[in-house]
Amino acid sequence: MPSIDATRDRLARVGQDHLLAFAGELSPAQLTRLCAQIDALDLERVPAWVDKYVRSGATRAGGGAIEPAQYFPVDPDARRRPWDRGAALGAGEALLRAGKVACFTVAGGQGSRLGYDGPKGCYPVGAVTDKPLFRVFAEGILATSRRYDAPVPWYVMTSPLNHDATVAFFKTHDHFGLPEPDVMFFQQGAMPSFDMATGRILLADKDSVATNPDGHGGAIRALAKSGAIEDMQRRGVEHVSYFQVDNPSVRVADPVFLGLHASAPDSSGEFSSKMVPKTDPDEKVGVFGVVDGTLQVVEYSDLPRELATQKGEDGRLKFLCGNVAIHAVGVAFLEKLAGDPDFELPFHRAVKKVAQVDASGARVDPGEPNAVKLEKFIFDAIGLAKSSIIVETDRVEEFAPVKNAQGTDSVQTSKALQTERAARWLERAGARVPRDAHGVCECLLEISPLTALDAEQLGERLASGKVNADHIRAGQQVSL
Ligand code: UD2
Repeated sequence: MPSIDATRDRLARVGQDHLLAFAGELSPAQLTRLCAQIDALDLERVPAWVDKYVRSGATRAGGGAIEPAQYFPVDPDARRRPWDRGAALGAGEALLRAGKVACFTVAGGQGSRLGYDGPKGCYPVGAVTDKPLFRVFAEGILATSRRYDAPVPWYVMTSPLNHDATVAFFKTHDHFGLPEPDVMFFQQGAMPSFDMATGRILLADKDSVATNPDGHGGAIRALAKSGAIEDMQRRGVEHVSYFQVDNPSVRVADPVFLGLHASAPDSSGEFSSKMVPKTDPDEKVGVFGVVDGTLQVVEYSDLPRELATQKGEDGRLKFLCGNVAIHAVGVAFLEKLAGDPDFELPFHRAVKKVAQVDASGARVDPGEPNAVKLEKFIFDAIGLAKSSIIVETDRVEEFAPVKNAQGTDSVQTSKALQTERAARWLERAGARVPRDAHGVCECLLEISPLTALDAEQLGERLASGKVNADHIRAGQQVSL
């Protein structure tokens, strides 16, 4: 551990020596903690970050003309771009049977919009059972592992904000039935928060720097640093099924998607994505677009309004491909990026309110945004892949995110979507589901991934009598 003088010198060289302004008031333990926090920061790069991202209001990287992205339509027989669903399914199932697939969840975010204090994955979301997000994913992984008779390891990225609480939650729940050695946790890095006006790093307290998780883009370095990539290689894992912690409807390790990702002629097997067609220009999802010839995700906040509202000849939005943050990523690609000393994803800046202690040592809770937080986004790696494909998925089938306490993308909307998907699966299998005059389900339904991973499997289970869904009545809550 460097001496306090060495830390002070490093800080002075980058114009951030105010971080030790209260050193004289701290106990030895507090000072050691503060110095350790400072030493872990990439201080030498701070001046360049401040110039590039804090002082400038830069938004979209590239800044060139955006064209809509091409995609595989959800209907493989669509005339526009037919594809062989059976071949994709076969290729994906072969990967799963050979144990070449792992799951990867990014769960390091702050979840502040949800107003929930714990890790977001602990949030109750099951339409009927209120089971937490982590259990929903675990059941999907367990069911997939049983179906293909092969391990499906699960890597969970946390952050310093929620690591201990996340690990404890899994322990308390016996890893939801998954073999403990097949669940790995690792922490992402942290970035300091900057004063918007001066570029000075903020002190959250006299003995601590204000920091934030470095974004899900921090995952690539963190996967390497934690040994997760090596672990994947040791297990023979070649592809990871990537998803966010907020979407209980995600089809984890979807064989059709993995098969296309690994074997479609125009895919390099490096980084593939699912999309849902945007219906509302104001929906808060990034869109896939080709910027200066390179495929990338343009965040909703960066897409100019006139482009967001433009329609194509078919009457649908021209920038249709909404990013649902479901990807398939090659392990060799992760290793290639992480092993390249020049590899660096760009930062994105967000202007936020961050509580701090000011130069006089007084605590300030700002009424207005005062700080810049910098984050990296995983999808900025798409442009680094040799070629990258996008596959359409159905919104009801696979996108029911829980982001807000109320309204759009809340637990209420998620439960309604989970119910609608369950109803569709049941109706496809011949069961009756009560609906009102507008077609809205008059009951709450939940199907555990352990009961069925898809409509076909539910049909088989109903036909064999293993699952019974007779006589579902209005007002009922049914969990299968
Ligand atoms: C994300 C996408 C958006 C769209 C939408 C779909 C970004 C920046 N935008 O918006 O394009 O696809 O999702 O649902 O991703 N996380 C970490 N570490 C961090 C920050 C976030 O693990 O430092 C995780 C977080 O726990 C969550 C996910 O990343 O699982 C998304 O984070 P978000 O809630 O900030 O992204 P959101 O919903 O604005």
